[in-house]
Amino acid sequence: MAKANAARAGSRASSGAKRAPTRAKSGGRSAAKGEVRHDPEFVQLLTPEGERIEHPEYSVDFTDEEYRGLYRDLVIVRRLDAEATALQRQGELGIWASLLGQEAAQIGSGRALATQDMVFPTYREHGVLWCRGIDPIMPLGLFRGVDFGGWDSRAAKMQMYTVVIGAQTLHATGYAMGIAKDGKVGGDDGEAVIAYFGDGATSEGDVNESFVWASVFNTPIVFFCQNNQYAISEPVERQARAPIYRRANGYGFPGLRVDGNDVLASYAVTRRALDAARHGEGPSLIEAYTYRMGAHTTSDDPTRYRIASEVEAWQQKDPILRMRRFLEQQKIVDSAYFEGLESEADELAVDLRARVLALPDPAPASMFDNVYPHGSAALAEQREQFAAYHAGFEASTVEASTVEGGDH
Ligand SMILES: Cc1ncc(C[n+]2csc(CCOP(=O)(O)OP(=O)(O)O)c2C)c(N)n1
Ligand SMILES: [Mg+2]
Repeated sequence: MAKANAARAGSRASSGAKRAPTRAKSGGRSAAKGEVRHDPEFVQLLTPEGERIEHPEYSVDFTDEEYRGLYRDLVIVRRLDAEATALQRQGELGIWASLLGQEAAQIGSGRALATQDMVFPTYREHGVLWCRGIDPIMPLGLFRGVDFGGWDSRAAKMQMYTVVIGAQTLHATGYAMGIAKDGKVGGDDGEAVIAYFGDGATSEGDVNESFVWASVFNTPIVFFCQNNQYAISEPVERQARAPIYRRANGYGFPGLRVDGNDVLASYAVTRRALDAARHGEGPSLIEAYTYRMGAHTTSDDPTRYRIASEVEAWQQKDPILRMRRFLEQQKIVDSAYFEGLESEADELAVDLRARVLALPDPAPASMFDNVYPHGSAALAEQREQFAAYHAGFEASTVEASTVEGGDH
């Protein structure tokens, strides 16, 4: 996974040719349904047309290599995600929650993480998982139902996927309070925590309680809300009558809205917020304004509750398309680069598919493994009962085949 980390190098520390933004950002932007106009707190560094623009507070220099690295990440995670959706359609996964449309929010924020930072994800953060260098097969094992996610969350600095909406924000806040108490905050090498959640999750008590605790304990955490406009079929207007990022003010910490389809802006704002957290400046809320271009999960049919023209309007703001336009306009890459990258992504997807199909079915009793680090008497008893129950089935199968003669 070393290549996946190619874009990790902090932009400020990097060397190489830098490209100056072409013009200053005025704050206005093309309007689509639900999009806020003339909002100075909407951070954007790359327009849907691929124009690199300036923001007074969030200007970041990227080298050509970093631009290419970010683009590569976007393309690969979209390709792997499409493969996972196809695997589900072919009956090889129980369910899949696609990240389609949210690649920039995830890659931008994921690449802004320092090695020592801890991630608390939902069930959709496959792009962040890629940035953490975790084998992309890990969530597929979970959604195939053969393991519980499986990666070493302490080594990878990314916790397990959480399906209980909003619950991980409490875990993240508690963890962040812990690292502060452990004295791991307060310098360039300080640790920070990032908690991912969706627009729908902002209606959960857990998220609001997290905000209170994070605020009053000045906790080193970044709340990263991907506002993909829907909580399954519920549009964001039914969760929030005011922009989500403004809620932070009421809790006493900063909040901002970033163009979540802009990988550069997502990187810049997350980097800044994480750095503030690791230096002891407390929590912040980032609302990454984006769009879920696919279904909520493979169990969902979005044509039942949203119209095609809305999806088409957001396709114009596709996070990968704008980066491609930028790379082409700036002549940072040639056509061979795009072809090579496409082949690389295809190869990774073919490899992923083969490995998913080869995943062994677990022994039923293995679900008792790894529950507690040192086991528990109650769990050991349950394991024995479970084993005896299963042994009963095996015995009756043997008996049945003996009765039938066993020669069919
Ligand atoms: C506590 C809880 N309530 C309800 C659900 C069912 N549920 C699964 S996903 C979802 C919507 C979440 O929407 P959002 O937070 O916007 O995240 P997104 O799926 O859009 O990324 C709901 C209600 C759940 N998993 N957990
Ligand atoms: Mg949502």
